Amino acid sequence: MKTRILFIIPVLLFVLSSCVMTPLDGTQLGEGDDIVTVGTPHIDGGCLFGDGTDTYPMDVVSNTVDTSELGEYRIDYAITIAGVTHTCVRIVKVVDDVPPSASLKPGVDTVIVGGTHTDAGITVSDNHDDNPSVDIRSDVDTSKAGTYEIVYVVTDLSGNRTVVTRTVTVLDPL
Ligand SMILES: [Ca+2]
Repeated sequence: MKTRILFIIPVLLFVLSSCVMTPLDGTQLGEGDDIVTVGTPHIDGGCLFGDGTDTYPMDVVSNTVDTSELGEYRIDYAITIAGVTHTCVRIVKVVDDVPPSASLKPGVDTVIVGGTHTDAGITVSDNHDDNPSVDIRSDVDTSKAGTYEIVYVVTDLSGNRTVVTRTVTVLDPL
């Protein structure tokens, strides 16, 4: 039993010592969201300064982040220790990475050969772009019976894309 305890203690000490972090010497950005979706809150991970012995959270001296607008922003941190000021910078990008929403408007999508198909279109919206572009590709041919597609490709200003498809059936008359 005594032998086992004597064996466990060094193992425990080894495990504990490997968990102790090296004291921070210099500045280190904390983990945070440096890429933020426009319109959502930004979480600032802060910045730490260590003098090799102690670690201190740095003060935010300037924060230009505006999550309502796309762009690149910066946060400046500083701390003065023993008369020396240390600084740290974080760059934050606000992006639109959310694709537009698109849904088919209800319409009459079954027609008789020789009839007219009227595309009811789609409804679109986006988290940031008020007017996403809509590219419509249609192979509908009402002169021939068959199943056709109208493909709507909706793209916002940041290039996020959503595709919806309408199926149109052209029937032979009975
Ligand atoms: Ca978007």
